[in-house]
Amino acid sequence: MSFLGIDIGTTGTKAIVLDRNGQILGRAEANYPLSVPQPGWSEQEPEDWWTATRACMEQLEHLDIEAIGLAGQMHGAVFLDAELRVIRPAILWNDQRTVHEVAEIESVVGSDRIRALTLNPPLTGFQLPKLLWLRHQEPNSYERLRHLLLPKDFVRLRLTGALATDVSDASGTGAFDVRNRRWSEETLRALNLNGEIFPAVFESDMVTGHTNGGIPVVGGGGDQAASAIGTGAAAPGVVSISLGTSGVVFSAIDQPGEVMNDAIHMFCHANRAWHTMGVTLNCGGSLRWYRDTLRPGENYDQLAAEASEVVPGSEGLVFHPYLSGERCPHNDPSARALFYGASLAHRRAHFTRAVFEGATFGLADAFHALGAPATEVVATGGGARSTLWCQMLSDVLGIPCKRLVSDEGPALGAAMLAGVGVGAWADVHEAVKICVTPKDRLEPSGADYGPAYAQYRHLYRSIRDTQSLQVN
Ligand code: XUL
Repeated sequence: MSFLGIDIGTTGTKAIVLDRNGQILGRAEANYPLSVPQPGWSEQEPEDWWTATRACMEQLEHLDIEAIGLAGQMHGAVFLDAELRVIRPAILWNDQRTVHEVAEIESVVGSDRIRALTLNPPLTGFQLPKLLWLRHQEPNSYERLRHLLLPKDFVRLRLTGALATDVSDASGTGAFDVRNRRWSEETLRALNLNGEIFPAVFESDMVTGHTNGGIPVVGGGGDQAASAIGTGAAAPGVVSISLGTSGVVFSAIDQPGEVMNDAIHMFCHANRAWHTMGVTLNCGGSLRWYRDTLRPGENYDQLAAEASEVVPGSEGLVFHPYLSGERCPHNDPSARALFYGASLAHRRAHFTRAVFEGATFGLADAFHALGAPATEVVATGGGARSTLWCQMLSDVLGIPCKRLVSDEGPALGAAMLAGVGVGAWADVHEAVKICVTPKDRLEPSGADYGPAYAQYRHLYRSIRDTQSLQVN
């Protein structure tokens, strides 16, 4: 017996099949396009997600699936009419069109009240402002709207016929009462919205419906919560750090609202408790930009080898990674990248090392904004393959950095939640014990990044106002 985890990502869908012993029995992937109809917009066709899901399931159908779990890109808006037909392309998490609607939420619900009700600031990427945008900008579509879903839940609808979501993904809509794990009626009422368009909410390990063939489909989770289950960040004390295009620092917490500030997200976790999360926009993406722009033709291993020739701190050369503005901790779309402090002593390798260090300092900022009492971090994502980078992370944070044998991302967590949902494991903690295996652990080496990190932080404060003037 085995469990299918499906992750509806932004570039494609990834599916894995996991058995009761935590072994991966099969994998499948299928991609789809992303459309940018205007600068700052980001859309996809929900039917593409369903086509990709079916393609993945066909490749894995020889395996005996006992339950299915869904994970997916968060915050998106899928608009459906009374016949459950898609009204217009889905508006995704990285779409920035809703600046006015965020201001509307701040003023109509009230800045303090929306934070008290949802435990988060309203953000352009969240689902709620997208709904308001539809009401303002496409009134005919809004007129037809009867159901509003998150991306993975559209796939659930096609799989089971159920209109449902899970608490972790619902938390990223901006309309969810994260403390009480239910839709925020007060928020919806204040904005004169019909609460019936929102789906039923389940815990991530609860069965939400069945496929035609009778296979149970559990709630699953937003990609970050699901991924955290797959990396073992299911209990306080373990902080997972994803070194992807963006960087995500994630920590499980027992009670909501322990730490709250606009720099971090406070969401329901897939473990029936809560989590905090900081998302930096320029992690591995900075390194890719550096390689593509200044070092075309070279690979990341070459860059890491070169960076290791230089001492920690890059002898005073600082890189700010804010190539696409920053979300955490600064929430500053006008922030920009820079190299600072170059002298005749600096060679090409210093610039390479400074890029690694800048991305790491950005993660350290997010880590400190969370304020999690961590005894170690678990590094995941593409960047975790670099020993140099993980050692740097351990040194900058001053705690060990663990890596895992299998790094399957959100699909693994979704499959684990499916297993928990049908009783293969008692809860996510037991699933973690069986399915998450450490590969190695890098201890802090004693390298001193203190002065370089202090300078990195000081520099942002000193040039923030200049940068906001320059942005076009
Ligand atoms: C989480 C976030 C992304 C998206 C897409 O807050 O914005 O992780 O879920 O992957």
